[in-house]
Amino acid sequence: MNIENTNDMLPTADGYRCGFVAIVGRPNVGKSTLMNHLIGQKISITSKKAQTTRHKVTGIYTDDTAQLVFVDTPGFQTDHRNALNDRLNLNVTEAMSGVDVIVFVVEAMRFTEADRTVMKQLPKHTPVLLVVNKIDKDKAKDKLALQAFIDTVSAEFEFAGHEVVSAKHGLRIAHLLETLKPYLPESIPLYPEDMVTDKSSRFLAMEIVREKLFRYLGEELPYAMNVEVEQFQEENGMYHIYIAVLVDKENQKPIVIGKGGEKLKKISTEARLDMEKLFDTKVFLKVWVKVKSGWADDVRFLKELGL
Ligand SMILES: Nc1nc2c(ncn2[C@@H]2O[C@H](COP(=O)(O)OP(=O)(O)OP(=O)(O)O)[C@@H](O)[C@H]2O)c(=O)[nH]1
Ligand SMILES: [Mg+2]
Repeated sequence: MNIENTNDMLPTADGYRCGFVAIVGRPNVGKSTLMNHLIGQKISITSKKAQTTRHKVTGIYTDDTAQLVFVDTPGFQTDHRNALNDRLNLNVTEAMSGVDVIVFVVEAMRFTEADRTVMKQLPKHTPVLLVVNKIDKDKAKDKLALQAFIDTVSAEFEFAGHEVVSAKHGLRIAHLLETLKPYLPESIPLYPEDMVTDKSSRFLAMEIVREKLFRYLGEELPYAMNVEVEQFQEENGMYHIYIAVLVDKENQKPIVIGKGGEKLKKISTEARLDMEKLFDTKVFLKVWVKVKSGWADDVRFLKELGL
C-alpha cells in the first residue's frame, strides 16, 4: 500500500475551500451593494442614506472551487451614541471575530475620520483586504490619483492586499472573489450549493419593507422606525405576509401613510413585487403603521427584535 495515498481514504475537501468573509466599513460606502453583487442576488437592502443595514446579513457564494460565506454588517457608527448605535457597533465587532478574512470597504478618493475609526477596530490577527469601491465615480478615474489614495490608506494599516471595484456596476467583482479564495481554509462546503442566505423569508420580507421606507420617506424618518412581521403564512402556494411599521410618534404616522394612503400603498406594492421576485411565488402583503415611542433607546425592545 502506498502510504502517501492513505489520505485518499478519508473524506477530504480535495482542494475545495470554504470560509467566512466579513464586510465592514463606515456607513454608505457600498457594503451591501457589494455583497449582493458578490453573491449575484439582492439579499441585503441598500439605499442612498447611511445606516441602512441594521442586522448582519449572510450571503453565500458557491462555485466549483470554493464557497464564500459573506457577512454584511451595519456601517460602523461614529456619530451619536444611543442604545441602537452601540448595539450596531457590537454586531460589527462580533462579526469580525471568527472569520477567515475581512473586507474593509472604503469609497474611492474619500477617506474620512469615520473610516479611520472603523479601521482602528480591525483585528490584528485576521487578514484584512482593503477594497476601494465606487471606482466608477469621476473623481476616481485618474489612475495615478487612485493609486496615491490607495497608498495613503495602506500606510495606516497592514492590509493583506487591496482591490478596486465598482459594486454598483459589477466591475472587478469576479476578480475580488478570486483574490479572497486563498484566504479560506480547505474544507467541504458548509451550505447546500443553491443556498444564498441563512436568513429566513420572514427576515427578508421585513428588510424589503424597510428598504422601501428608506426610499420613500424623508431624511430622518426611517431611522426613527422599525418593522415587525406580525404574520407570515403559506397558504395554497401563496405567501400571506402582515407587517407593521413602528414609528416613534403619533405625528409620524400620516407621513408614512401619505395623502389618501398613497405613500403606504406605493411602499407595499413595491415591497410585494420585490418579495414575489425573491420568493418566486405570489404574495399577499398587508403593511400598516403603529406607534411605539422611544424604541431606539429601549434596549430590551431591541433584544426582542433580535438586534
Ligand atoms: N457610484 C457608485 N455608487 C455605489 C457603488 N456601490 C454602492 N453605491 C451606492 O452607495 C449607496 C450606499 O450603498 P449601500 O450598499 O447601501 O451602502 P452600505 O455601506 O451598505 O451602507 P450602510 O448599510 O448604511 O452602512 C447607494 O446609493 C448605492 O447605490 C458603486 O460602486 N458606485
Ligand atoms: Mg448596508
